[in-house]
Amino acid sequence: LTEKKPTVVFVLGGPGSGKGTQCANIVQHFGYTHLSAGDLLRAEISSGSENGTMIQNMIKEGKIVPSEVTIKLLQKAMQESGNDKFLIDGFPRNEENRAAFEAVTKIEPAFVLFFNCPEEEMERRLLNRNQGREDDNIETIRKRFKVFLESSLPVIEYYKAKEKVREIDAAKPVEDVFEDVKVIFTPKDE
Ligand code: UP5
Ligand code: MG
Repeated sequence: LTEKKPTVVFVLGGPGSGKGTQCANIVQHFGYTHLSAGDLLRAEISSGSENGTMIQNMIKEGKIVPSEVTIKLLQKAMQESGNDKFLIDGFPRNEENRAAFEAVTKIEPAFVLFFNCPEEEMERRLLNRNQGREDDNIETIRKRFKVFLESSLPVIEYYKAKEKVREIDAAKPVEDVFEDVKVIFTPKDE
């Protein structure tokens, strides 16, 4: 007997590219459960867990939290959801995240949704967000962009080589971006 593996879509893109916004839309239309790795890490800080201070310091510096911490939170959220279709938003952020997730869960993504957006537009969005995120200040935003270019883009390249990347122009208005997203999630006739 083999247990059916869950369907996972990795939702990637730079800081402020609209991952969270579009995931909320996808959930409404396509029955996925949205798991934002960043939201799970921020919840871990708020819960007063023993890792909280370490996570908080790393987020403030725009650094990538050790895989084992993030993967444990993702696995727990997947189990608790009762669903078998997941949007994993903002993870994997580096090669080590990617390899560790695959080794631990034995899950490969169905595909990778990549929100491509110019840095100036992402910066504008983050500076206007006003939701009290400790990493939405210009110093941390610059660090986040640097980590994205150096560590996260190579993950997208890895999946491009496997023809798993579905790239979206994320610089357009929210509704227009979602029109393009819908096409990707809508099953095609043969
Ligand atoms: N907005 C959205 N779409 C728009 C559009 N089309 N036009 C105009 N405005 C648009 O959107 C950002 C803002 O832009 C919002 O105000 C929105 O209304 C507007 P959002 O949907 O929130 O973008 P998103 O891509 O989700 O931006 P976010 O800031 O969440 O991305 P990050 O990747 O930077 O943040 P995340 O929460 O994933 O990670 C934060 C930190 O946690 C990381 O830097 C890292 O330190 C840590 N982390 C890890 O260590 N490991 C992980 O696996 C994950 C995170
Ligand atoms: Mg987000």
